[in-house]
Amino acid sequence: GRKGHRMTFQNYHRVSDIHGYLDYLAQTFPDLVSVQTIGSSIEGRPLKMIKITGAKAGPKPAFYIDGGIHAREWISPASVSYIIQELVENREKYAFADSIDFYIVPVVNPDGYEYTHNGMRLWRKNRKDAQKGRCAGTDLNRNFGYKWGGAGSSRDPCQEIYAGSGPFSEPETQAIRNFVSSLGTRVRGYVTFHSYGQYILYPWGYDKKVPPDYTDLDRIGKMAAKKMREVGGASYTVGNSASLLYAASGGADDWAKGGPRVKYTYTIELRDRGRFGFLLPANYIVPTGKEAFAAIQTISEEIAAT
Ligand code: ING
Ligand code: ZN
Repeated sequence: GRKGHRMTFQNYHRVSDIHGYLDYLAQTFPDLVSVQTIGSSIEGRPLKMIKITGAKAGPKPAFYIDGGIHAREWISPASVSYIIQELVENREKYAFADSIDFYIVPVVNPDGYEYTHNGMRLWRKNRKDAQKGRCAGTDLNRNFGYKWGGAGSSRDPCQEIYAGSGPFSEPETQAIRNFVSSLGTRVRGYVTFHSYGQYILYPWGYDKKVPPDYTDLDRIGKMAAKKMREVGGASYTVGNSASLLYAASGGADDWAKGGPRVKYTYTIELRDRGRFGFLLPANYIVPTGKEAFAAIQTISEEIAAT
């Protein structure tokens, strides 16, 4: 097309459109943006990561962001794509973007996401063992290797919260672990977007305990919630995931906090609170994307200042 990509924020898009947008940005802004494939899904789709470099010279803090761990949560890849658009195409508005390197994976589970576009709209997991005539799929947000297999996860492949055959048994979680680990101690932010419920959650998920620095996580989380409401209108509740929702072991945020010890680690549950649930109509993409970006801006400004 005339624009060089098919991405919009008026509709939900397939993986090829989202990845095509990343490639377009890398071609259009080569000094700022690059795209890297950090691994492959079970079915062989690329796991594409966009790096958006801060313009300042020298080593910078890193901020890792992802979406689409769960296939049916369509607002997540859409909102992460919106964040990417703001950071690249509107970056002159945001001073913080000069002093942070962003690493963003908009679709962690491309096989599951495509499957939800082919009839199984409410599929959650990846597509492990889909060809083998038994229960398919591992819950990628139970497959990370910190307190793997504990409360709120299952050893039964037929369950929605199946944790997989072992910690990091899936190529999608392996790719994230390997990539984030390769960034070393520069990673200061880790945000993974889900839906729904309108929550800003911090560790731990495996237990109602909180990490030693949870007062910082709570304070910045509440600042983010305030800004999100200002820009988009929705109210987000801030707290510890096991206390606000339910215990869930093997989540990405627990690994980020417990393994590489990333300071500002959150799971954000985007809109809505249950009226539409996973079937959020596309006219909510822009307001929800603005809220997601406001959260990233708040956390980034804290990272850039400290
Ligand atoms: N919710 C998350 C889930 O994986 C969660 C809740 C958050 C669990 C943080 C663990 C840690 O169940 C959705 N909607 O996926
Ligand atoms: Zn989810």
